[in-house]
Amino acid sequence: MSALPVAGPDAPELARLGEFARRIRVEVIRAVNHARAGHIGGPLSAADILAVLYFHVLRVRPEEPTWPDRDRFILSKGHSSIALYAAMALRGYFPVEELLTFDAAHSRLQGHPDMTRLPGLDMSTGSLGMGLSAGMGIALGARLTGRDCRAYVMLGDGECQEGEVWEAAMAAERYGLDNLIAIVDHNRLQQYGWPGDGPDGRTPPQVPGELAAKWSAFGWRVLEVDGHDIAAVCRVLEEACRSDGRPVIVIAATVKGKGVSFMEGHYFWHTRAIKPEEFEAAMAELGEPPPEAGTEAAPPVAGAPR
Ligand SMILES: Cc1ncc(C[n+]2csc(CCOP(=O)(O)OP(=O)(O)O)c2C)c(N)n1
Ligand SMILES: [Mg+2]
Repeated sequence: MSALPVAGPDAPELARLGEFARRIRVEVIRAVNHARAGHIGGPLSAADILAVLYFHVLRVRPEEPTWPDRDRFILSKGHSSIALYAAMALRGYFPVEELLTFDAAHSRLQGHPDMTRLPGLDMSTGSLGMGLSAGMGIALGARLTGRDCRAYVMLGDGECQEGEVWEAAMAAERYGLDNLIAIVDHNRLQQYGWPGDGPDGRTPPQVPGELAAKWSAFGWRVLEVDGHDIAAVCRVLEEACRSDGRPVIVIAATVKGKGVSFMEGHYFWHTRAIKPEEFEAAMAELGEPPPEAGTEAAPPVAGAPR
């Protein structure tokens, strides 16, 4: 990686980030359970990285979401929106209680991120493959206008099968956009996959080493990390900010459904409704006490556009 040592966070900071990652997972389960459907596996695999981004890395002002010099974050794997919403709520963009409006018709928190509804979103996503192109444009725009900000984009590993990802990869390399940092949530599962010898008996989206070789061949600087080792994620993102004239890809090895034992590594937890006994078991595993009777109702959507 780098010749220079990257110190990483101290113990209190690590504990703080770990608690935010746990809270993101709790809010994901709570909101999807309340909505009676939604994506689960991908949001859980991304939770540690999102905690590090929103509480350690991104230079943002939740109270001023259009601050021109902010770092941008694009969740290109937009189906994992509830994890992003949880991170944003915990960071102070909107009340945590609003998470229970997830996926409701008039909510700002749609099943896929809608930047026309929710301040703080830098791109609407959900159609896989498009987010990196937007991130590339933002990074190029920042350079042209002399802004000292970075564009971060999170991709799914299944999403990396989309052709537009590689069109953006070629252009970003061509322009030497070292203010563009992409992260692949490499959980080795997509929605279904074919029967094979990967997690849950499914063929993974890529063979081992394929992503690193491809991004490297496209001229990107490749960094690899355990996407659930919060200290390592902090260090690798610090390292990613040391520019060398190339865009950076962080390939994060993750587990789909991470944090809830019976969801980990199972493709069928990509998206589904949670049964009551599964909800209780998941919350217990995440160290969250059972909700008191009557507290599960969705609150009014204060301030949300109708
Ligand atoms: C263009 C497009 N095709 C198909 C889908 C449906 N879809 C949603 S999520 C998903 C699987 C994504 O897998 P991956 O990128 O690995 O995400 P993760 O494992 O992190 O959930 C698919 C096929 C979509 N949203 N967009
Ligand atoms: Mg995946």
